[in-house]
Amino acid sequence: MSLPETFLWGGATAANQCEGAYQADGRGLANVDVIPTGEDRMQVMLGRMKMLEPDATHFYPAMNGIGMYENYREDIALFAEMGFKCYRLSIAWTRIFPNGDEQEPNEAGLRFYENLFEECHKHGIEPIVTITHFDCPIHLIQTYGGWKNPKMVEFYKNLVTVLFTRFKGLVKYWITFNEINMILHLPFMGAGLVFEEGENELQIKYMAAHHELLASAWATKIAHEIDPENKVGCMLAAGMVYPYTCNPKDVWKGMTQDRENYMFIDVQARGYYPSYAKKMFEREGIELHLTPEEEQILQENTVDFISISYYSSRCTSADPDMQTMAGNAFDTVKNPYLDTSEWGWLIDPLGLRITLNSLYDRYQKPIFIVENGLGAVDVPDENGYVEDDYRISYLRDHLAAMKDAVELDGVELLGYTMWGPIDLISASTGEIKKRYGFIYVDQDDDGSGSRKRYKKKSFEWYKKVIASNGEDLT
Ligand code: BGP
Repeated sequence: MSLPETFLWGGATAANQCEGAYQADGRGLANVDVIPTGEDRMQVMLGRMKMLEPDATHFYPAMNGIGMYENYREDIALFAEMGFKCYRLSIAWTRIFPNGDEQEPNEAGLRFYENLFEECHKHGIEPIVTITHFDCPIHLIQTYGGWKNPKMVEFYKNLVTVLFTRFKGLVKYWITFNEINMILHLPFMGAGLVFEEGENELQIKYMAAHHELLASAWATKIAHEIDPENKVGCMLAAGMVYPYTCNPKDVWKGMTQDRENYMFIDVQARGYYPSYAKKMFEREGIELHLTPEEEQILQENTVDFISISYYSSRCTSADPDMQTMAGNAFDTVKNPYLDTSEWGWLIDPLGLRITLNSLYDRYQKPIFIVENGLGAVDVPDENGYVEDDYRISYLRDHLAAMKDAVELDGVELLGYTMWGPIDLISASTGEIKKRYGFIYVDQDDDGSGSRKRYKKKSFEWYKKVIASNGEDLT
């Protein structure tokens, strides 16, 4: 038996990609609500096109999600039917603090999550809660500039204090920021950053990242103080960068790109900025103005576990003429040994084992795979049934590689939550056509459809995987 009996099998979603009901029960507006579909999407996500309120000419898919705000009981019951031991979800900050800077929380928002967590426990499902999955209240962006501003740390402390206090006993596993390194790649989506003409983007991104790292350390401290049972994790959009050849220049470039991502986890897991980052800041003229108090907070409040999303490895070359393609927000050179998904993401199961080993070697802390999956076009038959053998095959190969990492390499792994167990809105494209789920949702990219849920072939397959604790992957 390769996986421990306590292994947490489940699935992962994010509030803005499935809840919808963006104005219900006093919820405020967030950056994620005003990211449209279509050709402006990328410029908005990059923070280069300012969109701080919806307009009539765009479609905003997060506003309605897949209607999970109303349907969560039925959806959780389906997760339970698959045997989920845990369910990773995120809190919409604007349900708790509609503007972000209030003193008193919105009771209706708290009650919604309380009911949801209780529903999970009713089914023996452990909630794994991401505090911030890309969302930031619009009011905080308009008034303070989002994470550019150190005041954000105080607002975040207020938020987490309310969450840890209210949900004590209901939630034990917390993740501070989803894919914290995404701030470098999609800064408006990741942290509500909008750039003005002539601003130094790099300085702003690292300053904002520093504020998030401080907020994360504070959250860890407060979580442990409120309940010593709490386990707090960081979260990395992971995937090793391979050198395209053994030319040392390619190898060096791969190492440099890996460090760009590792830097965040180095701070959260070791408690200080690594020397290569400090040197890079000096070279680039980046000033973080780190105070001794800040250094201490980072040092004394490292995370309990490291969580990751893994969709693929990446590949790089020092040759400037080498063509790159888009992966999960990270450009990569096409790896000739790997296939790609319908959205052009590389598929590399062994890369998961390589990535897990590299992270475990580096940090020696338990790891949690909190996202992994395949976005694909599904074509249901007249009964709504999808034979998604391609999805089963992707997941099977990745789970086999994951088991090797545990069984053959000794990586300490807490669990695996497959991304998007129910079809939801894609973060990168805003489509629902890019489906990940074990459960099909009858909805189109323009939001139309009955929203009825149907079990796909992979539903029964995953149920069997969980029941056998990963022994039966056939
Ligand atoms: C990660 C995000 C998720 C999720 C996933 C799949 O970057 O944390 O929110 O969406 O990627 O990406 P996409 O939805 O773009 O296919």
